[in-house]
Amino acid sequence: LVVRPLAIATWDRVKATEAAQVVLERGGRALDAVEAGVRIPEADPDDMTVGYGGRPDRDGHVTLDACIMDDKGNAGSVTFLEHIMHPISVARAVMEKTPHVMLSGEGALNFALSQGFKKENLLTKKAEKEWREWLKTAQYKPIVNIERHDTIGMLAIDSVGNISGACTTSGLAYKMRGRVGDSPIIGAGLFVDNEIGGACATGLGELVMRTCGSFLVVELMRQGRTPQQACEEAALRIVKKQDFKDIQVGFVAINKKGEHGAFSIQPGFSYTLSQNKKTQVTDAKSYLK
Ligand code: SD4
Repeated sequence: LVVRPLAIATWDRVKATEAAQVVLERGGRALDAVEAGVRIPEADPDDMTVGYGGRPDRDGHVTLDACIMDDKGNAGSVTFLEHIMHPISVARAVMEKTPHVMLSGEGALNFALSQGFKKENLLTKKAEKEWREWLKTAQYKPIVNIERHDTIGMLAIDSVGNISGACTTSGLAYKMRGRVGDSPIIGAGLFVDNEIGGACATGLGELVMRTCGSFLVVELMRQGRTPQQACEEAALRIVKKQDFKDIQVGFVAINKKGEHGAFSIQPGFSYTLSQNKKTQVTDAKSYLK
């Protein structure tokens, strides 16, 4: 079985999957591809859900979560990280240069600085202005499908068939200080098992964490489900347990054969696939229509 290299990401993320595809097309590792891919929205001030330009917590601090997994089952993660534009690369450094999987907060920041990452202000004027507006009512209500570009989870298969994944986010806008979502949690926001496939999640992280969402999707594929069936079943698991009218969770998955799937609770979730020099954004199927 020969699978053409591919990169797939949550939401409308053309530049990110294309950046990953450049790495894959020149024979690079899936790990390098997903890192290069998600660094695009991390550095984009107009992307208000990831990295620089992300919406702050309710106290006005941009705090970032990210994780990465390679084809050997290695993982690295940072949570509650401030002032660093590329949390995914810090997560990779945690994976490759420390005996640990996850570093958090001040410890993660100090580690990043020791690795040569620069301390920067990540709160843009635009995000600050919105936050100050929000403070007038200070009502906390995560909005479904915020502007249709949200947390980025990315999965890739390289030319030798290895799978890796990355996930990075500024988390829910106006969250409590210290809140960590699913995105940096191995098995929740992202899971990769190179024998089977990979999955990533977006949406209300609390629900993804409670169901070990991405791990569940990969385990369902292990039991024989297609990526599409596995994403649907994982979403149903969430729907069965609570009132889901105002919440969004979306999954994207790939398997070893290069098949992909995506599914969400609410309509409005999309994913981006780059393969064979083509990039396509597709609306995912959803539980509610
Ligand atoms: C979180 N899952 O922090 C992230 C946010 C997100 O679509 O994905 N929004 O809960």
